Amino acid sequence: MSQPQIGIIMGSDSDLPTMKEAIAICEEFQVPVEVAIVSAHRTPERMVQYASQAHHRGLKVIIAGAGGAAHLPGMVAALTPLPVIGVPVSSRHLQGVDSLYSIVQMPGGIPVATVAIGNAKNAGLLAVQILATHQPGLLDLVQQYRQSLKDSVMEKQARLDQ
Ligand code: RP5
Repeated sequence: MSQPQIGIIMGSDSDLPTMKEAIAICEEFQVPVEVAIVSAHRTPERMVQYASQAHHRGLKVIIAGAGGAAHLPGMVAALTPLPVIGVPVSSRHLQGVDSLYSIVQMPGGIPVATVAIGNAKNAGLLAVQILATHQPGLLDLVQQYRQSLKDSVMEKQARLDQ
């Protein structure tokens, strides 16, 4: 199996239905990924180990999804020099607004690139685009993907025009 370039982590297996969208994007672009459940509060030692070793293991980007008091992306960002993309997972009581604020409101110095609530698809795309800055073949695939978005709009327009 190829060396994973993107690490997709989440605080709980209950985040997996959301995070599957990021996994699907990486598969679509044929970027090797690893997927792990890493909880900041239930498995803090595992989180430290994962985040501090990620760049040594060859990962280039980490996508971290969490819900509620979603400290995982920020804690991981504090422990790794790699770019971290945070996915606020929708929560039971506050529908992910708590997750969003927890992830997006990082103080200056330790950034987490935060996508919209539940939008793991965009996290996957952003991770692929970061890798593509140094991989011309992947950059071509990103361009093709963008073209497919344009084509789908124009197909819808053509159907409206009939
Ligand atoms: C967070 O708490 C997880 O990221 C998850 O979104 C949320 C709820 O976890 P479970 O109670 O479903 O395990 O740590």
